[in-house]
Amino acid sequence: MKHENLSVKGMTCASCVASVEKATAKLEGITNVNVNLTTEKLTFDYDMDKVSIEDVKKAVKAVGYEVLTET
Ligand code: 9UX
Repeated sequence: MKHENLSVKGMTCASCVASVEKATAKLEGITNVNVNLTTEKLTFDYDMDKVSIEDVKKAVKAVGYEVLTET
C-alpha cells in the first residue's frame, strides 16, 4: 500500500467532508481515508494494482470539489 496526500478545495462544512470521504472510501483498493476540513487535505492508503490517483481525483470532482496533487 502507498500513502497519498491530496488537496481538496471547496469544502465548507462537515457534510462536504462526509461527501468526499464517502466518495473516495467506496473505491476499491482504498483504505484509511481521512479528510480534514481545516487543512483541506485528503489522505489515504491505496493499492496501485487496484486504483490510481486519477481515479481518486475523478471521484472527488464527481461530488463537486476541486482536487490538486500535493507538490
Ligand atoms: Mo452544505 Mo458543505 O451544502 O458544501 S455540504 S456547505
